[in-house]
Amino acid sequence: MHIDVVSIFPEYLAPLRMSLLGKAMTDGIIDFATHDLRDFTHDRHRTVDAPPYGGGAGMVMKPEPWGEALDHLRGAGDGSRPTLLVPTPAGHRFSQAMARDLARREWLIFACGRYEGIDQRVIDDAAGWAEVIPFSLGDYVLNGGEVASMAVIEAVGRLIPGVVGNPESLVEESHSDGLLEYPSYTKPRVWRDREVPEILLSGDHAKIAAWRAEQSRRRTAVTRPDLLHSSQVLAPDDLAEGSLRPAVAGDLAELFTLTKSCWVPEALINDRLDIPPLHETLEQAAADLQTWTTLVLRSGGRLVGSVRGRADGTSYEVGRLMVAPDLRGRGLGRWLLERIEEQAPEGTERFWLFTGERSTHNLKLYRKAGYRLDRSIPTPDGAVALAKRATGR
Ligand code: JD8
Repeated sequence: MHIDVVSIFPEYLAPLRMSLLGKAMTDGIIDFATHDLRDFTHDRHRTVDAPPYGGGAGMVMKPEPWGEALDHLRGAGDGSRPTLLVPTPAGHRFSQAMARDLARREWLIFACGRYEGIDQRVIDDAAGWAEVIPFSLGDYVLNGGEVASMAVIEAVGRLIPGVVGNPESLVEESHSDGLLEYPSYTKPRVWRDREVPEILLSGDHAKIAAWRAEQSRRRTAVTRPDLLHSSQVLAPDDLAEGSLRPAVAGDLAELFTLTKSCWVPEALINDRLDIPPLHETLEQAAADLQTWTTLVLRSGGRLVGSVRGRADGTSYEVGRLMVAPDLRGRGLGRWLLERIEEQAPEGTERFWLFTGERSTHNLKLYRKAGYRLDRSIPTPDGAVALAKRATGR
Protein backbone atom coordinates (compact mmCIF):
# COMPACT_ATOMS: atom_id res chain seq x y z
CA MET A 1 0.00 0.00 0.00
CA HIS A 2 1.16 3.53 -0.86
CA ILE A 3 0.39 6.28 1.66
CA ASP A 4 1.09 9.93 0.94
CA VAL A 5 0.48 12.65 3.52
CA VAL A 6 0.47 16.38 2.67
CA SER A 7 0.81 18.77 5.61
CA ILE A 8 2.49 22.00 6.71
CA PHE A 9 3.86 19.91 9.63
CA PRO A 10 5.09 16.72 7.89
CA GLU A 11 7.31 15.88 10.88
CA TYR A 12 4.10 15.47 12.90
CA LEU A 13 3.69 12.06 11.23
CA ALA A 14 7.20 10.85 12.15
CA PRO A 15 6.05 8.62 15.07
CA LEU A 16 4.34 6.35 12.51
CA ARG A 17 7.80 5.20 11.45
CA MET A 18 8.21 3.48 14.82
CA SER A 19 7.08 0.02 15.97
CA LEU A 20 5.12 -2.38 13.78
CA LEU A 21 4.20 0.18 11.12
CA GLY A 22 7.80 1.37 10.97
CA LYS A 23 8.97 -2.19 10.35
CA ALA A 24 6.28 -2.63 7.67
CA MET A 25 7.62 0.53 5.99
CA THR A 26 11.19 -0.76 6.19
CA ASP A 27 10.07 -4.14 4.82
CA GLY A 28 8.29 -2.39 1.95
CA ILE A 29 4.83 -3.62 2.91
CA ILE A 30 3.82 0.03 3.27
CA ASP A 31 5.33 2.76 1.05
CA PHE A 32 4.89 5.85 3.25
CA ALA A 33 5.78 9.42 2.24
CA THR A 34 5.11 12.86 3.73
CA HIS A 35 5.09 16.09 1.73
CA ASP A 36 5.46 19.67 3.03
CA LEU A 37 2.69 21.83 1.54
CA ARG A 38 4.95 24.90 1.75
CA ASP A 39 7.19 23.25 -0.86
CA PHE A 40 4.38 24.06 -3.29
CA THR A 41 4.38 27.80 -2.62
CA HIS A 42 6.36 30.36 -4.56
CA ASP A 43 6.39 33.50 -2.34
CA ARG A 44 9.11 34.50 0.10
CA HIS A 45 6.81 33.81 3.08
CA ARG A 46 5.75 30.42 1.67
CA THR A 47 2.11 31.51 2.29
CA VAL A 48 -0.53 28.78 2.55
CA ASP A 49 -3.41 30.71 4.14
CA ALA A 50 -5.59 33.78 3.53
CA PRO A 51 -8.64 35.46 5.09
CA PRO A 52 -12.01 33.78 4.40
CA TYR A 53 -14.33 35.17 1.74
CA GLY A 54 -17.49 36.30 3.48
CA GLY A 55 -15.60 37.25 6.61
CA GLY A 56 -15.38 35.29 9.84
CA ALA A 57 -12.67 34.28 12.29
CA GLY A 58 -9.40 32.63 11.36
CA MET A 59 -7.75 31.91 8.01
CA VAL A 60 -8.48 29.43 5.22
CA MET A 61 -5.88 27.38 3.37
CA LYS A 62 -5.29 28.70 -0.16
CA PRO A 63 -6.20 26.38 -3.11
CA GLU A 64 -3.11 26.95 -5.24
CA PRO A 65 -0.49 25.22 -3.04
CA TRP A 66 -2.88 22.31 -2.53
CA GLY A 67 -3.59 22.06 -6.24
CA GLU A 68 0.12 21.95 -7.03
CA ALA A 69 0.91 19.47 -4.24
CA LEU A 70 -1.82 17.05 -5.30
CA ASP A 71 -0.94 17.42 -8.99
CA HIS A 72 2.62 16.52 -8.03
CA LEU A 73 1.44 13.32 -6.32
CA ARG A 74 -0.79 12.42 -9.25
CA GLY A 75 2.15 12.91 -11.56
CA ALA A 76 4.30 10.66 -9.40
CA GLY A 77 1.54 8.02 -9.22
CA ASP A 78 1.17 4.90 -11.40
CA GLY A 79 -2.01 6.22 -13.01
CA SER A 80 -4.26 4.33 -10.57
CA ARG A 81 -7.12 6.20 -8.92
CA PRO A 82 -6.13 7.15 -5.38
CA THR A 83 -8.37 7.58 -2.36
CA LEU A 84 -8.05 11.15 -1.05
CA LEU A 85 -8.77 11.17 2.68
CA VAL A 86 -9.60 14.61 4.06
CA PRO A 87 -9.75 14.82 7.85
CA THR A 88 -12.40 17.36 8.93
CA PRO A 89 -14.82 17.73 11.87
CA ALA A 90 -17.49 17.67 9.16
CA GLY A 91 -16.49 14.24 7.83
CA HIS A 92 -17.90 10.71 7.96
CA ARG A 93 -17.19 9.15 11.36
CA PHE A 94 -14.12 6.91 11.04
CA SER A 95 -14.75 3.32 12.18
CA GLN A 96 -13.23 -0.16 12.13
CA ALA A 97 -15.47 -0.95 9.19
CA MET A 98 -13.97 2.02 7.30
CA ALA A 99 -10.49 0.84 8.33
CA ARG A 100 -11.16 -2.62 6.89
CA ASP A 101 -12.40 -1.03 3.65
CA LEU A 102 -9.37 1.29 3.30
CA ALA A 103 -6.94 -1.56 4.07
CA ARG A 104 -8.05 -3.24 0.84
CA ARG A 105 -7.02 -0.21 -1.24
CA GLU A 106 -3.71 0.47 -3.04
CA TRP A 107 -3.10 4.20 -2.68
CA LEU A 108 -4.20 6.54 0.09
CA ILE A 109 -3.49 10.29 0.11
CA PHE A 110 -4.14 12.27 3.30
CA ALA A 111 -4.72 16.04 2.94
CA CYS A 112 -4.05 17.45 6.40
CA GLY A 113 -5.57 20.90 6.82
CA ARG A 114 -4.87 23.53 9.46
CA TYR A 115 -6.36 26.94 10.30
CA GLU A 116 -10.11 26.90 9.56
CA GLY A 117 -9.65 24.24 6.88
CA ILE A 118 -8.90 23.90 3.16
CA ASP A 119 -10.60 25.95 0.40
CA GLN A 120 -13.55 23.74 -0.64
CA ARG A 121 -12.63 23.96 -4.34
CA VAL A 122 -9.56 21.79 -3.69
CA ILE A 123 -11.85 18.97 -2.49
CA ASP A 124 -14.35 19.52 -5.33
CA ASP A 125 -11.53 19.51 -7.90
CA ALA A 126 -10.03 16.30 -6.52
CA ALA A 127 -13.31 14.44 -6.98
CA GLY A 128 -12.42 14.48 -10.67
CA TRP A 129 -9.42 12.22 -10.23
CA ALA A 130 -9.73 10.56 -6.81
CA GLU A 131 -12.33 8.99 -4.52
CA VAL A 132 -12.61 11.73 -1.93
CA ILE A 133 -13.50 10.68 1.63
CA PRO A 134 -13.92 13.50 4.17
CA PHE A 135 -13.62 11.76 7.56
CA SER A 136 -13.80 12.74 11.21
CA LEU A 137 -12.08 10.97 14.05
CA GLY A 138 -14.81 11.88 16.50
CA ASP A 139 -17.10 14.58 17.82
CA TYR A 140 -14.44 16.85 19.27
CA VAL A 141 -12.30 19.62 17.69
CA LEU A 142 -8.60 19.19 16.90
CA ASN A 143 -6.29 21.92 15.56
CA GLY A 144 -5.54 20.14 12.32
CA GLY A 145 -5.78 16.91 10.36
CA GLU A 146 -2.45 15.35 11.30
CA VAL A 147 -3.46 13.53 14.50
CA ALA A 148 -6.60 12.17 12.82
CA SER A 149 -4.57 10.99 9.84
CA MET A 150 -2.06 9.25 12.11
CA ALA A 151 -4.87 7.38 13.88
CA VAL A 152 -6.35 6.25 10.57
CA ILE A 153 -2.97 5.24 9.13
CA GLU A 154 -2.29 3.09 12.22
CA ALA A 155 -5.80 1.56 12.24
CA VAL A 156 -5.55 0.76 8.51
CA GLY A 157 -1.85 -0.18 8.43
CA ARG A 158 -2.17 -2.87 11.11
CA LEU A 159 -4.86 -4.62 9.03
CA ILE A 160 -2.53 -5.05 6.04
CA PRO A 161 -1.36 -8.66 5.79
CA GLY A 162 2.14 -9.07 7.20
CA VAL A 163 2.09 -5.98 9.40
CA VAL A 164 0.80 -7.59 12.62
CA GLY A 165 2.71 -10.77 13.50
CA ASN A 166 -0.27 -12.88 14.55
CA PRO A 167 -3.32 -12.03 12.40
CA GLU A 168 -5.35 -14.13 14.88
CA SER A 169 -5.09 -11.24 17.37
CA LEU A 170 -6.88 -9.01 14.88
CA VAL A 171 -9.95 -11.23 15.16
CA GLU A 172 -10.64 -11.09 18.86
CA GLU A 173 -10.26 -7.36 19.45
CA SER A 174 -12.82 -4.68 20.21
CA HIS A 175 -15.00 -3.58 17.33
CA SER A 176 -13.82 -6.56 15.25
CA ASP A 177 -17.23 -8.12 15.84
CA GLY A 178 -18.98 -4.94 16.89
CA LEU A 179 -18.54 -5.71 20.62
CA LEU A 180 -15.97 -4.46 23.11
CA GLU A 181 -13.25 -6.95 23.98
CA TYR A 182 -13.34 -9.08 27.14
CA PRO A 183 -10.99 -8.37 30.07
CA SER A 184 -7.53 -9.98 29.84
CA TYR A 185 -5.27 -11.37 32.55
CA THR A 186 -1.72 -12.79 32.80
CA LYS A 187 0.74 -13.96 35.49
CA PRO A 188 0.84 -13.74 38.51
CA ARG A 189 -2.40 -15.61 39.36
CA VAL A 190 -2.81 -13.38 42.44
CA TRP A 191 -1.80 -9.71 42.44
CA ARG A 192 -2.53 -7.39 45.36
CA ASP A 193 -4.99 -10.02 46.63
CA ARG A 194 -6.79 -9.89 43.30
CA GLU A 195 -7.25 -13.28 41.67
CA VAL A 196 -7.57 -14.16 37.99
CA PRO A 197 -11.12 -15.43 37.25
CA GLU A 198 -11.09 -19.19 37.97
CA ILE A 199 -12.71 -20.05 34.62
CA LEU A 200 -9.58 -18.87 32.78
CA LEU A 201 -7.47 -21.46 34.62
CA SER A 202 -9.92 -24.30 33.87
CA GLY A 203 -8.51 -25.28 30.48
CA ASP A 204 -12.12 -25.70 29.34
CA HIS A 205 -11.88 -23.68 26.14
CA ALA A 206 -15.60 -23.84 25.39
CA LYS A 207 -16.44 -22.47 28.82
CA ILE A 208 -13.68 -19.87 28.53
CA ALA A 209 -15.01 -18.75 25.13
CA ALA A 210 -18.55 -18.51 26.55
CA TRP A 211 -17.32 -16.50 29.55
CA ARG A 212 -15.39 -14.16 27.29
CA ALA A 213 -18.38 -13.67 24.98
CA GLU A 214 -20.56 -12.90 28.01
CA GLN A 215 -17.98 -10.41 29.31
CA SER A 216 -17.81 -8.70 25.91
CA ARG A 217 -21.58 -8.43 25.63
CA ARG A 218 -21.98 -7.18 29.22
CA ARG A 219 -19.15 -4.64 28.87
CA THR A 220 -20.62 -3.37 25.60
CA ALA A 221 -24.11 -3.14 27.06
CA VAL A 222 -22.88 -0.99 29.94
CA THR A 223 -20.15 1.07 28.27
CA ARG A 224 -21.27 1.30 24.64
CA PRO A 225 -24.97 0.49 24.40
CA ASP A 226 -24.97 2.21 21.00
CA LEU A 227 -22.94 -0.73 19.70
CA LEU A 228 -25.31 -3.26 21.10
CA HIS A 229 -28.41 -4.13 19.08
CA SER A 230 -31.29 -4.14 21.57
CA SER A 231 -31.82 -7.85 20.94
CA GLN A 232 -28.53 -8.42 22.76
CA VAL A 233 -29.90 -6.93 26.00
CA LEU A 234 -30.35 -10.17 27.89
CA ALA A 235 -31.07 -8.88 31.39
CA PRO A 236 -31.92 -5.64 33.26
CA ASP A 237 -28.27 -5.50 34.47
CA ASP A 238 -27.27 -5.02 30.84
CA LEU A 239 -29.13 -1.74 30.70
CA ALA A 240 -26.89 1.29 30.53
CA GLU A 241 -27.18 4.23 32.89
CA GLY A 242 -30.05 6.51 31.82
CA SER A 243 -31.82 3.84 29.73
CA LEU A 244 -35.02 4.44 31.70
CA ARG A 245 -36.47 7.96 31.79
CA PRO A 246 -39.79 9.84 31.85
CA ALA A 247 -41.54 9.80 28.47
CA VAL A 248 -41.61 12.96 26.39
CA ALA A 249 -43.66 13.94 23.36
CA GLY A 250 -40.82 12.76 21.14
CA ASP A 251 -41.38 9.20 22.38
CA LEU A 252 -45.05 9.14 21.38
CA ALA A 253 -44.63 7.70 17.90
CA GLU A 254 -42.54 4.76 19.14
CA LEU A 255 -44.82 4.36 22.18
CA PHE A 256 -47.81 4.22 19.84
CA THR A 257 -46.12 1.50 17.78
CA LEU A 258 -45.03 -0.48 20.85
CA THR A 259 -48.56 -0.23 22.27
CA LYS A 260 -50.06 -1.72 19.13
CA SER A 261 -47.36 -4.43 18.90
CA CYS A 262 -48.14 -5.43 22.50
CA TRP A 263 -51.90 -5.12 22.55
CA VAL A 264 -52.83 -6.71 19.24
CA PRO A 265 -51.57 -10.11 20.54
CA GLU A 266 -53.37 -9.41 23.87
CA ALA A 267 -56.61 -8.73 21.96
CA LEU A 268 -56.24 -12.01 20.09
CA ILE A 269 -55.40 -13.96 23.29
CA ASN A 270 -58.44 -12.48 25.01
CA ASP A 271 -60.56 -12.54 21.85
CA ARG A 272 -61.59 -8.96 22.54
CA LEU A 273 -61.08 -6.00 20.22
CA ASP A 274 -62.63 -3.42 22.54
CA ILE A 275 -59.36 -2.95 24.42
CA PRO A 276 -58.63 0.81 24.83
CA PRO A 277 -54.93 0.64 23.84
CA LEU A 278 -55.97 -0.77 20.47
CA HIS A 279 -58.17 2.18 19.58
CA GLU A 280 -56.17 4.92 21.26
CA THR A 281 -55.20 7.86 19.06
CA LEU A 282 -51.87 9.67 19.19
CA GLU A 283 -53.72 12.68 20.58
CA GLN A 284 -55.12 10.54 23.39
CA ALA A 285 -51.65 9.11 24.06
CA ALA A 286 -50.26 12.65 24.20
CA ALA A 287 -52.97 13.71 26.65
CA ASP A 288 -52.25 10.71 28.88
CA LEU A 289 -48.65 11.88 29.23
CA GLN A 290 -50.06 14.76 31.25
CA THR A 291 -52.07 12.62 33.67
CA TRP A 292 -49.87 9.52 34.05
CA THR A 293 -46.23 9.16 35.13
CA THR A 294 -44.94 7.35 32.06
CA LEU A 295 -41.46 5.77 31.88
CA VAL A 296 -39.77 4.66 28.65
CA LEU A 297 -36.85 2.22 28.36
CA ARG A 298 -34.39 2.63 25.49
CA SER A 299 -31.59 0.35 24.37
CA GLY A 300 -29.44 0.62 21.26
CA GLY A 301 -31.41 3.78 20.40
CA ARG A 302 -34.69 1.86 20.31
CA LEU A 303 -37.71 2.20 22.62
CA VAL A 304 -37.91 -1.34 24.02
CA GLY A 305 -40.23 -0.95 27.02
CA SER A 306 -42.57 1.32 28.94
CA VAL A 307 -44.89 1.46 31.96
CA ARG A 308 -47.02 4.10 33.60
CA GLY A 309 -48.62 4.86 36.94
CA ARG A 310 -50.92 7.38 38.58
CA ALA A 311 -51.94 7.99 42.14
CA ASP A 312 -55.54 8.04 43.29
CA GLY A 313 -55.58 8.74 47.00
CA THR A 314 -53.64 5.98 48.76
CA SER A 315 -53.97 3.74 45.72
CA TYR A 316 -51.52 3.75 42.84
CA GLU A 317 -52.72 2.44 39.48
CA VAL A 318 -50.13 0.79 37.24
CA GLY A 319 -50.77 0.46 33.52
CA ARG A 320 -49.44 -0.13 30.04
CA LEU A 321 -46.57 -2.36 31.09
CA MET A 322 -44.91 -3.09 27.74
CA VAL A 323 -41.78 -4.93 26.63
CA ALA A 324 -40.90 -5.27 22.94
CA PRO A 325 -42.09 -8.75 21.87
CA ASP A 326 -38.56 -9.82 20.83
CA LEU A 327 -37.20 -8.95 24.29
CA ARG A 328 -39.69 -10.91 26.39
CA GLY A 329 -38.54 -13.45 28.99
CA ARG A 330 -35.50 -11.48 30.19
CA GLY A 331 -36.98 -9.99 33.34
CA LEU A 332 -37.46 -6.53 31.81
CA GLY A 333 -41.22 -6.54 32.55
CA ARG A 334 -40.68 -7.34 36.21
CA TRP A 335 -37.90 -4.72 36.38
CA LEU A 336 -40.13 -2.05 34.84
CA LEU A 337 -42.90 -2.90 37.32
CA GLU A 338 -40.49 -2.34 40.21
CA ARG A 339 -39.40 0.95 38.69
CA ILE A 340 -42.94 2.34 38.36
CA GLU A 341 -43.84 1.24 41.88
CA GLU A 342 -40.89 3.34 43.07
CA GLN A 343 -42.64 6.35 41.51
CA ALA A 344 -45.65 6.02 43.85
CA PRO A 345 -45.94 8.90 46.34
CA GLU A 346 -45.37 8.55 50.10
CA GLY A 347 -48.44 7.13 51.80
CA THR A 348 -49.35 4.81 48.95
CA GLU A 349 -50.99 1.74 50.49
CA ARG A 350 -51.96 -0.31 47.47
CA PHE A 351 -50.85 -0.93 43.91
CA TRP A 352 -53.44 -2.16 41.45
CA LEU A 353 -53.78 -2.83 37.73
CA PHE A 354 -55.90 -4.45 35.04
CA THR A 355 -54.88 -7.23 32.68
CA GLY A 356 -56.59 -9.63 30.31
CA GLU A 357 -58.33 -12.53 32.09
CA ARG A 358 -56.67 -14.87 29.58
CA SER A 359 -53.26 -13.12 29.56
CA THR A 360 -51.46 -16.04 31.22
CA HIS A 361 -47.98 -14.55 30.63
CA ASN A 362 -48.94 -11.25 32.30
CA LEU A 363 -50.89 -12.96 35.08
CA LYS A 364 -47.80 -15.06 35.94
CA LEU A 365 -45.56 -11.99 35.91
CA TYR A 366 -47.88 -10.00 38.21
CA ARG A 367 -48.35 -12.97 40.51
CA LYS A 368 -44.56 -13.31 40.87
CA ALA A 369 -44.47 -9.59 41.68
CA GLY A 370 -46.94 -10.12 44.54
CA TYR A 371 -50.18 -9.02 42.84
CA ARG A 372 -53.32 -11.00 43.54
CA LEU A 373 -56.85 -10.98 42.06
CA ASP A 374 -58.99 -8.26 43.62
CA ARG A 375 -62.67 -8.62 42.81
CA SER A 376 -63.49 -5.40 44.71
CA ILE A 377 -62.21 -3.36 41.80
CA PRO A 378 -64.75 -2.84 39.00
CA THR A 379 -63.27 -4.25 35.79
CA PRO A 380 -64.10 -3.94 32.08
CA ASP A 381 -65.39 -7.12 30.40
CA GLY A 382 -62.64 -9.63 29.68
CA ALA A 383 -60.27 -8.04 32.18
CA VAL A 384 -59.32 -8.84 35.76
CA ALA A 385 -58.01 -6.50 38.45
CA LEU A 386 -54.96 -7.40 40.51
CA ALA A 387 -53.69 -5.57 43.58
CA LYS A 388 -51.01 -5.78 46.23
CA ARG A 389 -50.23 -3.96 49.45
CA ALA A 390 -47.57 -1.27 49.12
CA THR A 391 -44.93 -2.16 51.69
CA GLY A 392 -42.41 0.38 53.04
CA ARG A 393 -44.05 3.38 51.37
C1 JD8 B 1 -8.95 18.80 10.13
C2 JD8 B 1 -8.28 22.34 10.53
C3 JD8 B 1 -9.07 22.89 12.83
C4 JD8 B 1 -11.53 22.79 12.62
C5 JD8 B 1 -11.70 25.48 13.47
C6 JD8 B 1 -10.22 24.32 14.96
C7 JD8 B 1 -10.83 15.29 12.22
N1 JD8 B 1 -12.38 14.79 14.71
C8 JD8 B 1 -11.78 16.00 14.36
N2 JD8 B 1 -11.84 17.11 15.08
N3 JD8 B 1 -11.17 18.11 14.43
C9 JD8 B 1 -10.69 17.63 13.29
C10 JD8 B 1 -9.96 18.49 12.31
C11 JD8 B 1 -9.74 19.84 12.64
C12 JD8 B 1 -9.12 20.64 11.69
C13 JD8 B 1 -8.73 20.13 10.45
C14 JD8 B 1 -9.56 17.96 11.07
C15 JD8 B 1 -8.19 21.22 9.72
N4 JD8 B 1 -8.83 21.97 11.72
C16 JD8 B 1 -10.34 23.67 12.60
C17 JD8 B 1 -12.78 23.57 12.40
C18 JD8 B 1 -12.90 24.62 13.49
N5 JD8 B 1 -10.42 24.75 13.61
C19 JD8 B 1 -11.06 16.26 13.21
N6 JD8 B 1 -10.67 14.46 11.45
